[in-house]
Amino acid sequence: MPLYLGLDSSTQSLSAIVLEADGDRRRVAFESSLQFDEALPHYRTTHGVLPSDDPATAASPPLLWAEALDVMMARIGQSGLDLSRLAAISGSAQQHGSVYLNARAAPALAALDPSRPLAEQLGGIFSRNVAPIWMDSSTSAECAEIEAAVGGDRALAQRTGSRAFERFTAAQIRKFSKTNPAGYAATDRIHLVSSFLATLLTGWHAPLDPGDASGTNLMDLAACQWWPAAVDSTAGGLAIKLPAIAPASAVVGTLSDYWRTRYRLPPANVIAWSGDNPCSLVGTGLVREGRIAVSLGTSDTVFGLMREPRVDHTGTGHVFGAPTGDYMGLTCFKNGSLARERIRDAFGLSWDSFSEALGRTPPGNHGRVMLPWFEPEITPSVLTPGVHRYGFGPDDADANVRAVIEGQQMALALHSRWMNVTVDSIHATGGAAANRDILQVMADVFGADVYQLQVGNSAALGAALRAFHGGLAAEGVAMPWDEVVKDFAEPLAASRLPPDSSRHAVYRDLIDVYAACEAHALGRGPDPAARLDVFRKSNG
Ligand code: XUL
Repeated sequence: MPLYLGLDSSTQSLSAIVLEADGDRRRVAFESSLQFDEALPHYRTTHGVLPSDDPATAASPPLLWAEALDVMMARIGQSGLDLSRLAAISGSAQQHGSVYLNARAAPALAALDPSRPLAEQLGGIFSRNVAPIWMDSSTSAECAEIEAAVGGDRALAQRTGSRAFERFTAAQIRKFSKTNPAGYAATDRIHLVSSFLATLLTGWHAPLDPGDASGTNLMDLAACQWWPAAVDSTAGGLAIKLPAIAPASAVVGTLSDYWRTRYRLPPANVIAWSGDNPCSLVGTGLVREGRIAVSLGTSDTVFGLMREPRVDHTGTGHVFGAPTGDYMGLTCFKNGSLARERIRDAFGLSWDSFSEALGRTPPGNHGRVMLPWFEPEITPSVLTPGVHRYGFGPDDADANVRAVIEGQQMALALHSRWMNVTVDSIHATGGAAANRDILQVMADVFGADVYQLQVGNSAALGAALRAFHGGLAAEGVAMPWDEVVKDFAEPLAASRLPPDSSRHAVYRDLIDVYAACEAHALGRGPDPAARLDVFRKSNG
């Protein structure tokens, strides 16, 4: 039976899933994960990110991702699987991050010595040693400049799927070209994390897929081509530095001689890599419209498939290309798992005692509301971090635990309204989706059934399923997406968490009060004290 490998290079870790699939006989044959900070401490990252005095900047060393890939391929090589059956590989990566390569990269990649570790052969290929990542929020000036040059935020959103966002690649490239013109001039190719890792596997500059390219603010969403107006407004001479864009199921090369010799692997097809959210769309089985997924990971995201690109004119969300050739709507929050961990650690809790604390307070938390902006927030846009608490202080453990979970779920529900989807069921994924107490709050806030999935890492699973789909397509077999995801990405019926109607009624009231607190914290609305009082009186 053929094997299909999916890799996921996320903010904090690299994971791999190998699927064995032949017709209806399918199983996960191998799964492995490595945490960057622990496995590769010499890069001195914290949660995968380089330390910085400025909370607005966030970067990671691209060499770390390359070395992690080498370590993971070694693990796969030693897995005991019959790897001569490896038919195709695809991958998922954190979105928006950019990797700057000089003209030495192409010859260096073509001449890698399989007897030597990868990272020690890549030292000279970068025109910038760090890669700005999706957590960076330091480019507001560049966002304004790009929007002005293309005719405004609506024009940019209409064409590329998003208004200008600080973390998107265009603003990051513009900032680099302004602050380090020599470094920019020495840059021959700018990859996203996804196409950089695909490039390492194939040994030549691999194209991007439309899903990840739509996280740059540079791609014409309808044409799946770079949009010249945005490219020219971003930085001089950028067009020739960008990779090609290929369909998500395209074969972008075969595994290079380096990997084949080093780990005795076959010349497997490499299918275009994509972003973690487009891959998760497949890995959560959302290949049809009408359902949404919520991913509770380093970032919290809410997303769903769209047949037509309905762009968000409130400026909150994004429309990306989907691996199925359709589109996906997405809203992203930066204060995800790290905010949950901040509260857990502040009170010295385990995840079990965190759940117990959640159980000691009622839905609505007696009208205590938190905006958990420990870090600068993406949705809504908050550039100066700060946690806002309404009706309680930082010392009450039980109140803080419920407030962080309810605050995050309220924000997910409020800021996904633009997608205009009637949500009756949610597929939950990401690390915190293992916690059923958190998922019950999600079910009650959204008033929807919440399901867990059998494979927790939906991005790595989605990448493996994309390898399966693309590998078959390369052999002339066009398997419909429903069939591709069948068995692997289906929600577990037994995991269903139905909403409780009385709790949902509390949250229907609270969401408006939450929106008032958010407006106040952003300096755009009056003090919500009176509204909180009314809520407390009617909800205990
Ligand atoms: C999506 C986003 C994050 C990263 C995290 O727009 O910025 O979800 O993809 O890996």
